[in-house]
Amino acid sequence: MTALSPTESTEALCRRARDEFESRFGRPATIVVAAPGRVNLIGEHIDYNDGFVLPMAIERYVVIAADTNDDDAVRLYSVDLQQDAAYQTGHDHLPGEKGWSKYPQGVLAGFAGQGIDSLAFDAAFTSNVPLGGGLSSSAALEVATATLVEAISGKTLGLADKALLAQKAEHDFAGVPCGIMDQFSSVFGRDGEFMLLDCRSQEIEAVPFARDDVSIVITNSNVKHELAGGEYAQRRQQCDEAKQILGADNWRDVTADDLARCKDELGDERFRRSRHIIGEIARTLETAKALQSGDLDTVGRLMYDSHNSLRDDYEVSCGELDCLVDLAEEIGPEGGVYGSRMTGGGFGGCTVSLVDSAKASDVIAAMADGYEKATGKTADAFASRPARGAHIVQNDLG
Ligand code: GAF
Repeated sequence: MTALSPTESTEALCRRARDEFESRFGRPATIVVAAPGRVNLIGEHIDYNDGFVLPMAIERYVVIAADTNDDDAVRLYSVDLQQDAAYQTGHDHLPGEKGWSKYPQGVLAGFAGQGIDSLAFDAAFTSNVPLGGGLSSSAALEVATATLVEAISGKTLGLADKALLAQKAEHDFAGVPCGIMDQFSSVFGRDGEFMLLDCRSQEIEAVPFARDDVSIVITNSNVKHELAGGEYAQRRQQCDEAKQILGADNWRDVTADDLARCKDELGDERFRRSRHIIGEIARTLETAKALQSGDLDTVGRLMYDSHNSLRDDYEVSCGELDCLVDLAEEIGPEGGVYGSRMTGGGFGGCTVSLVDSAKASDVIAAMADGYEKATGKTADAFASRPARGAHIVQNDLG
């Protein structure tokens, strides 16, 4: 990792999906849709705790090339995994299946619940969102499928409803009780903007970030995270228990004094989880303000504070992520790094860093070297601007 990995253009990704569709199904695709992954700048593990989050969609997409068929069949093909899944039209999609097709199936089940249950189509899926990297590859797959079904069925959901349908697919079919951040990011992403998402009201405030002098660098520790592993659900449960002990209706009303008063009853772990939540809600709002006023030193400090809280209080980091963040902090603003932290669910995956664009190559080379020396592992890095959310790329259906 001595340079940023280039990102395959979305045009090239669409071309690959179209070519693969044609060679698999023997005719050209008539519909192409794309939905992005996301990176979260700050506001971690608080989308399900009444918080605010500050993500952006990234220039990495799931693309589906498709066409309707006259065979009363739904045929799905994963180009990247070279795996098929096929169903009769009207098939009752139920949770329980393993593998990639559970995500589109969850979405098809959601549409069936709204009476859209007579779809017949063939589809080829491909993606350049790293799998298991904490960049919402599964949300991108769900949202891309929902966008495809909208195009085929002619039933366009409201944007929030589409994101919620995709979230329900993740809950029911992947078994991850996630919040709304990932699916909202994939649906609502806009070029050149972070989104300050109020996870309680579901309102979004745009936070413009269209700077060439500062790069958003995503560094993959190449430690795979697995949210269905139980830790994520356990954190959610601990937070719900803590809220009950605190007698709070929502986390935004909880103060440090409340925590101190209930410290014994909460016990050590729930106390620390709670401390993360109220700290992270405040940090996220402060970061959005600092970003708006161009105060990157403050943004950077808040990113490190967030990471430390996720490491020590919420306990969702891992040695490799800590190593990457420590290396970034050692380089510091003079070496070109404003701030860095783990991003996404944790237990592996990626860090996000704000880096002076002119120094990005040196920063990445130094981090690569340090990471390999410390862990014996290699890391990959790429930069992304805030990107456009899910969209129809082509629709030649009548
Ligand atoms: C995962 C979840 F899917 C999100 O909802 C969010 O909770 C995130 O972890 C942590 O902030 O990506």
